[in-house]
Amino acid sequence: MTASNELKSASELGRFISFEGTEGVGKTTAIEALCARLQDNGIDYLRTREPGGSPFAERLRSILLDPATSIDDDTELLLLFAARCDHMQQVILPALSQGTWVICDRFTDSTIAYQGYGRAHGDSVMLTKIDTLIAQFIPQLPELTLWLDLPVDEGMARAGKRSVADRFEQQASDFFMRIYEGFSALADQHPDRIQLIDANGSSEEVNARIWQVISARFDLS
Ligand code: T5A
Repeated sequence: MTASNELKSASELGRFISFEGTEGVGKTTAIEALCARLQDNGIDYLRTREPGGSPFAERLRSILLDPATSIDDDTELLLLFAARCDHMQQVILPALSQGTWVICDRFTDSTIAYQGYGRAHGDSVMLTKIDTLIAQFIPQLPELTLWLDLPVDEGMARAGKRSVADRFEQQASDFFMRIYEGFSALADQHPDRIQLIDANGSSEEVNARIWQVISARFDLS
């Protein structure tokens, strides 16, 4: 944590909220709606995403998502954390210390689900590497994570409406089933932080479920 964060009480810091889920579950759509509600409530927010969110991390995102990129699993993991470290230091921590809410499309849970479960099949060596990187380089985790829960094939059908699949979207369906298991395991491990949101139904229905959770948690109308 930065020195400026240490000087502030928890109530002066912005809220840090992440959205998670498998491909195409509707995070981008839901975040747009949440940000509009925050604005209506006069809350200063920053909308960001991973991989990416800072100029340097966005450059790494292009490499990570490029179907032409061919790298081993450890290199992928380290690039994701290089991007996250820069995003954290350049964007997230400064915003939080100014009282700005940070709404982040994916964060460390995606690495555990995609690299830990998707790539490495839940291998304990890979999960330990990820835990170590989090402990060493990520001084602040989201206080609330909304896991948009949707059957993998329905999310893929939504995401598949796009013309070009990125490097992750090109994986076989069992890769995404393992990712789903990863998110499910994380939700069991962190019941206070990770809130499951049923992502079935219309965008309006999903947005209403999300606002119910956020408004109750942070006492908003
Ligand atoms: N990754 C990321 C890792 O492997 N490790 C990591 O540590 C991190 C941080 C990021 C990729 O990087 C990987 C994971 C990803 O594969 P991305 O393009 O940001 O790539 O991918 P996603 O985060 O999956 O984003 P998507 O845009 O694919 O999915 P969203 O944001 O969940 O879905 P959204 O809102 O774009 O919606 C998808 C489609 O469904 C429609 C939308 O209009 C859109 O067409 N839709 C609905 N349709 C019906 N009903 C609803 N309720 C709908 N809500 C949205």
